[in-house]
Amino acid sequence: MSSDAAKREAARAALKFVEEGCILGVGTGSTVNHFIDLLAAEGPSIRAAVSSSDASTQRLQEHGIEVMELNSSGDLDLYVDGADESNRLLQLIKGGGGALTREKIIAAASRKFVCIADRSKLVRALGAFPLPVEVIPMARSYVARKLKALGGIPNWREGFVTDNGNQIIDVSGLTISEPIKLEDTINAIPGVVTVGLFARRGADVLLLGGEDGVERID
Ligand code: ABF
Repeated sequence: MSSDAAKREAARAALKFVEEGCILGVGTGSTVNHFIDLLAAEGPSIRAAVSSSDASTQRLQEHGIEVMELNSSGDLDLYVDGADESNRLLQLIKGGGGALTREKIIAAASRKFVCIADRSKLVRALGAFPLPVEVIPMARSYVARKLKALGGIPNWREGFVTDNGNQIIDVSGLTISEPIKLEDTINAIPGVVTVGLFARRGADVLLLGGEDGVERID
């Protein structure tokens, strides 16, 4: 089974968590794109979606699904989103798609976070995927120096601007043995908007598509 087909099966499995008439939190990325398409085609009808990116907003609206601001919706029952890596504790690395800030906000505002991915995203230890860090542009070099001091190899995602007008540093070479501690440490660096470690608030359910169907971890 191709990675894309596995992502689609994980996305399809997430439809079972969607309540008719709900206001649904929707993430970003290729797996979520499958989820949006399947939700429109065969999922329950929802009142509206709260979107984590301009890209997901556009896709939702193209399907005629209303998009609502989090300021209007209040807390949500369900958030569905992808990830770049997950460990068995459902602690995640996210942000490969550059939407980590709004993703983290909506995940925090949601009672249940269902993460959808193909099996390749399940790892023993986080960190093979470079850790995205969203930064205020004027602080980019300062934050890069602080990340280097933590043992990372910072790489500016040149030419990329987030939906919030900020920049992203991708950090490789980090040994992420204590995800929550590292999340708190990087969060405390002045100039950091969001770190793509979803460890303090990880996923509640992980749906992994693969050759032998969809595995649920929770
Ligand atoms: C998004 O899902 C991002 O946080 C993450 O980078 C992406 C995973 O991408 P894909 O679903 O395309 O593998 O939420």
